[in-house]
Amino acid sequence: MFHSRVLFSLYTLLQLWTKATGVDDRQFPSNFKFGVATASYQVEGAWDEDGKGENIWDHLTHTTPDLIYDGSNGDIACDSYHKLEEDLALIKDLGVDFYRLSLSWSRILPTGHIDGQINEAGVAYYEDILTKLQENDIQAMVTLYHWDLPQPLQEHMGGWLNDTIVDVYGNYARLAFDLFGDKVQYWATFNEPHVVCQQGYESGRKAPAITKAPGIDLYTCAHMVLKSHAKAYHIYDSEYRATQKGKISIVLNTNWYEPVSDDEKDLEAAERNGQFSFGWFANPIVHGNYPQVMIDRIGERSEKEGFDKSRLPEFTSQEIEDIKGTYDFIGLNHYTTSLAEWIEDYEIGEPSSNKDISVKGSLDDSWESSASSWLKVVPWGIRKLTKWIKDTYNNPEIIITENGFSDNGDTLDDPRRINYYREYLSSLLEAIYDDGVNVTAYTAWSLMDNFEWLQGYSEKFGFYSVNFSDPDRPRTPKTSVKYYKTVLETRCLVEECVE
Ligand code: PNW
Repeated sequence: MFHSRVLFSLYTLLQLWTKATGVDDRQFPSNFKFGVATASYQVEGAWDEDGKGENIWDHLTHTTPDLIYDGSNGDIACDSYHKLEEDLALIKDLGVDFYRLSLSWSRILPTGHIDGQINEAGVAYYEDILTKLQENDIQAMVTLYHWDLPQPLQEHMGGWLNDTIVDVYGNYARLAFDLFGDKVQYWATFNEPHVVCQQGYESGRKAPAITKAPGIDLYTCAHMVLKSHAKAYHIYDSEYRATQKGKISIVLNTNWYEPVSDDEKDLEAAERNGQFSFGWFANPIVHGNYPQVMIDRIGERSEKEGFDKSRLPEFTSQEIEDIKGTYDFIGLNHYTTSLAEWIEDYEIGEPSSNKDISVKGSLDDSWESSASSWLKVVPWGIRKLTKWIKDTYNNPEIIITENGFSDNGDTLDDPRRINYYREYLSSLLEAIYDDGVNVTAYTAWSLMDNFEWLQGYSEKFGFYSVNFSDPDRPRTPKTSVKYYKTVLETRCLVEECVE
């Protein structure tokens, strides 16, 4: 009795102490996995080598370099296409359980179509990476589409706006499962469809940077992406799962939307924000259709705007059935939090998705910043978000597929990155142990500094620094490498974890 009391109060003291230092002292579950990520266009380079076809990012960066902060492009990037051994050494050195990479569609199918030529050199490149990962006991998480659509599919078909892309994508997915599936443990059909459609077809901040039909094209795009996702899921499920035994899902990005006040209206606005961003894709996949709040609001506004049907396309009941349940886990890219405030609905006029949402977003000045204007350090957001996902989407298995911090790369010493990882991982431990959220794996973005889309090479997310002015693109570890290695070795964020 006495003993257990003393022990109990010692334990309480320890808990209080770690509360004070703010870092959780519990160990990650023994089967929890850690990984690190990259994406094809951001690291590979070799944009027109060995038979690779042009994709929409090659096209955008070459035709409108002014859109890119430093006028740069991914022609060479980190030159990973030629540096497989070197990259592998970095991945091994970190001690990760898995590596998340994406396939460049046009490196495998230069025209995008299965009945065009299969590019053997491109296939060999991925074959080589995946074989070497396997030989080193590192699992592979492979994204089929991280934004680099073959240019011919854009030019001749209108990309994600054309219904025929569903089968074209399905054929590409089948080929990938066929070629690589025996070496892949996790498949992601799409990276961040929200970004693909909202930025690709409305704001113009990502390729193909089409802005001509705001409030319309992005919803069409998402519709095609969801159908394509379901197509690939079912191909894997019926033709490959039994033999290849991997898992397959989609990777969705979202901020945590924190209400600016606890006023009923602000709570509603924050929830709506989440439904329009994450729910747009998660709701069809988990519950079978778009969130009711999207159906209602877009429907209503469309009618007032004089459309004869909603700008939000409708799924047939067959499609709803096909899309529902197409996930083995939820892939979550999460970096930051923003505030959501209720405002009066926008007046009816030219359509836009922002008007459909009608929420005022902002950032809190007190939050620590990064080199990316949108990225503030708000560690508690990841806990609230994963809890919200648990409650809203039937407690799914969640894999954090990206999380990370940008700086401008002035020094190799990067304490602010270390701090970001420590704080976010600590908050994740609370989600796991205190909220019972089923998070099974965590992926840091990114292995090395790389082409950060419209920001070019100016915002750096890597564990390894890359010298982009040296033709050899040498990689050098930052201080955060040591930190992440220790976390991976000990599965713990403090000196010594409680058992
Ligand atoms: C991710 N947001 O995109 C991408 O998957 C990566 O390719 C990219 O390099 C990385 O984040 C860093 O930017 C994001 O609006 C797109 O919060 C949008 C957001 C976050 C990440």
